[in-house]
Order: sequence, then C-alpha cells, then structure tokens
Amino acid sequence: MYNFDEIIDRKSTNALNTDGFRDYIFHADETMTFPYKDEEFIRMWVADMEFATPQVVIDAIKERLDRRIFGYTRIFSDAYYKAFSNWCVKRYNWNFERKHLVMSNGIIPALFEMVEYICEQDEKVMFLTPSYAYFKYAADHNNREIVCSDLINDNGHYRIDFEDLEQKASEDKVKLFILCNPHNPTGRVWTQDELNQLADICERNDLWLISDEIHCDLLRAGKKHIPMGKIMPDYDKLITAMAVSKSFNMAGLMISNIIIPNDKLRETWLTRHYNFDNPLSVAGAQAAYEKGEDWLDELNVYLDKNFEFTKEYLAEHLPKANFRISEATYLAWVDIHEYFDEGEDLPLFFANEAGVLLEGGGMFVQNSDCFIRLNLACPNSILLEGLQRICNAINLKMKKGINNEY
Ligand code: LCS
Repeated sequence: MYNFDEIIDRKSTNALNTDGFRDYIFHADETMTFPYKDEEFIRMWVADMEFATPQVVIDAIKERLDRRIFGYTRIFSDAYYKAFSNWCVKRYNWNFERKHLVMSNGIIPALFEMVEYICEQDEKVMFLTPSYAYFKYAADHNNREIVCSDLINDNGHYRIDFEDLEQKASEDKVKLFILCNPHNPTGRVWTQDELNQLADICERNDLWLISDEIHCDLLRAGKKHIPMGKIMPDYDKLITAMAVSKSFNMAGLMISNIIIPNDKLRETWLTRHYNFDNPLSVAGAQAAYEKGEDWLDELNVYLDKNFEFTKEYLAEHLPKANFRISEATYLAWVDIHEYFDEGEDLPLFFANEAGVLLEGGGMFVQNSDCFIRLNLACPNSILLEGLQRICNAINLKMKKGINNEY
C-alpha cells in the first residue's frame, strides 16, 4: 500500500545525510575530496531513512500550517499525551503517568542535560560498548568520566557481560547507567531476563538509569520490545526516552518524549530546560501516534526484507563477513575483520574505494574495530547498489593484497 521503493531527491534540503557527512564522519570541511561526486555516493550512514514520512504526518503538519500562527508552544492539552500513551499501551502494554512526561528537542540534548543534573563533577557515566557515540559525548561535554562494559560477541550474537557490568556498577563513583534498548549498533532487543538482571544491578547499586528506547518501534517480525518502565514500574531513578523521530523519519522536527518519574529531577528539568516545542512537530508527532501505525507496520515488513536481502547478498559475495540480522533498528552491524586490520579507517576506505558512506570502526566508542554499520532504510534498489559497491571494493582489495592503506 505504501511505496518504499520511491527514490526521493534530498538535494538542497540541508540534510545532514547528503550535505553534512564530511564534518560528521571525517571531521573535515568542503575541501575534502573523493573520487566520487557528492551526489554519486550511496549513503548508508546517519540514522535517518530515505523513505518519505507518512502522509498522515504531512497532512497534520499542513493543517497546523493553515492555522497561520506559530507562537510559543508547549503541550498543554491532553491530546498528545493520549496519543502517545495509547501507542505505548497498544504496542508495549505499558503506561506511565501524564505528569511524568516532559518534551525535549531531541534525545541527545536530553542526555546532555541529564548527565549534568544527575552526576556530580566526580561521578561517572556507564554504558555498554560498542555504543552510540553520543552517550560518550554527553559525558565528555559535562567533563564526567565514562565507564564502558564491552558486550560479548558470540559469533554475531551480542550479550551482556553481567559479571563485568556488576563489578563496574559497584565502583564508588559510578552514578548513571545509560542503556540503549533496543541497542544501537548491534540491533539487540534485550530480553525480559536480561532486563531483569540489568534492573537488579541498578537497584542494588542505587544507580540512575536512562533507558534510551528511540529504536523500539523498529522491530523485526516476531520480536517484542519491553520498556524498562515495565520491568521497574516503581523505580524512581529510571528515565525513559522514546520518540517518533526514528520510527517515522522525523528527526529534523526535533521532538522527543522523556519520562521522568522522579519529582525532584523533573522539577530541575522543568526549571532549567528551555521548555518550548515546535508547533509543527507537535502536530506531526501526535498524528504519527494516532494514525501512523499501518505505515509503521508496513515499513517494518520492508525492512525485514532488506535485512534478508543483505544477509543473502553478503553470504554470496562476502562469505567471510559475519552478519546476523538485527533484532531491531534499520542498522546492520557487519563484522569484516577477515578483510581488514584493527584500527583501519573503514568509513574512509569505503568512501574512497566504494563510493559508499557508512559508519564503522572507531565511531562506536570501543569494541567496534573491523565492523561496519549499514543503514538499510532505503529503497531496495539503492541497497543493492550499496552492497555491490561494498563487496566489490573489499574483493578488489583482497585481490590486490592492499593492506593498511587506511
Ligand atoms: N539515541 C540513540 C540510541 C540514537 O541512535 C540516536 C540517533 C539518538 C538518540 C538521537 O536522538 P535525537 O536527538 O535525534 O532525538 N542515532 C543516530 C545514529 O546512530 N547515527 O545518526 C543518528
């Protein structure tokens, strides 16, 4: 019913995806050149999608535009809360109190603030690695130390090293644990048992816990997301973050949900956070929760197929790559250590040798050397071209015996 095969031109939209890659991936400016023109790259990097936002969202924004005034806006009415909490009840059988919900112009800014509010200057932030790098940046920005617990990779299946985590959690100065559930970049959907163990560790060590659930709507068929709030309904030190941004391709609208049951922390947030919302974003997000479900369900079917396709393509053309279909997200996490040495700059290799923009290696804090992360949220024709280019570049490198050039 929806057309996920359509190729949409993003030129001249100031998209980070098309115009911001030099800075974000390579920390370079426009003087950095490649053998490919910018428009020739296959872009499989930043976590937004090449698909149109659902029409119900666009229509709601248009309706709001027609109201013609865009003054200071904050969610005062019940309508948004109802739409979002109905979504959580329907999809996750989980609910939360209205007064616990605050809005943020993104989860990243919320993480940056929370670290400051929760951790004293000498207290530390803990998370699992490989990790979405902004967990580290949130600590760095506030000059808080980080403590990383490496996930264990069992032939492509990642699991938590509970012994290591337990030991690190008990360190005196560890105050906050940021959990990514489902996990970016490995795509794990943590099970009830794993979440129970995590909850237990947080409770016993009196840790604050931010559960970043931004990817929770993007599940492979048969997978189930369990919000941490369901595991720890009475834990006062839990903060949950969810958003329409990833699920409905609305990251540029900068609206996300932060659920803070702790009265004191919420009070700090409400007094210190710049607390206004974009009226177009509110209209769009509400419509996504109220009317976007069919679209999301079809999107997930399309993503399932792109994952299957990727699995088959890699098995045939890059047999030494180790890849397991992610349980959630639209991000594929591919182990290519049979083809590369540790520490090689994989994004640079693939930009130069394949004309593909991707994230990989050191971009995920640690425990990520020789891995690439491919964003599969694109029309299948683009995915095919991207995979062809990636495999050809690696196979050519192996044939020529190039080593350590990057
Ligand atoms: N949290 C996680 C776990 C994410 O993966 C992302 C985006 C965000 C937060 C950002 O939230 P926002 O501030 O937009 O609400 N992930 C990206 C990624 O992996 N590459 O590009 C963006």
